[in-house]
Amino acid sequence: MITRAYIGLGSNLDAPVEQLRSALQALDQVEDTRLVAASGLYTSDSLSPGQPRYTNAVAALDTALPPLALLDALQAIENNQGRVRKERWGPRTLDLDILLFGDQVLDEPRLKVPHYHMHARPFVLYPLAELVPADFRLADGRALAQLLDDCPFVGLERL
Ligand code: A4P
Ligand code: MG
Repeated sequence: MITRAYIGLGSNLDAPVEQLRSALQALDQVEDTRLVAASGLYTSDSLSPGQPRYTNAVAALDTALPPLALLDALQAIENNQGRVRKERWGPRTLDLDILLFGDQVLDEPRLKVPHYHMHARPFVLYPLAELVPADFRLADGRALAQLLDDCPFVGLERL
């Protein structure tokens, strides 16, 4: 079975645009997985004060992997690109989050989908909106158009 998954990409260290470009290539190389589309790149201030600005994007994947195997693959890509986990929310060369995995709602210790903060983050919602139809709904039923209405395009710059 093939599932359409949406991945949030973020970087605020070591040439973020290059980090996202190589991450997109790496996503296309994941076993049993194909990169279907990628949004433009967006920059915005970090939610954590005092950190470098972030570059973010969203990718659409078709994958035959189950969700936890996809998470393993994403974490391997993060590690390959030199991510060091020191503090939660610390600056990072690469953060890959599973935003959506088909119409599944998952609440497991390692994996919560839809991603817990995506509904309120302009740097997730606006790139996602480039990749989906206008009437798109998250797996939990929330309409993307409504989330966008509630989340103004403020502080975002599309590269
Ligand atoms: N995990 C649970 N659900 C998921 C999921 N859906 N996708 C678990 C990926 N991982 C998931 O993640 C910690 C653990 O979450 C993982 O081991 C996994 O099992 P992490 O990536 O190691 O830690 P983190 O990224 O520091 O935490 P978190 O909560 O993912 O941080 P956020 O929410 O990603 O925030 N400002 C701007 N402008 N742009 C940004 O991208 N990002 C952050 C980090 C702060 N400010 C930002 C941005
Ligand atoms: Mg993360």
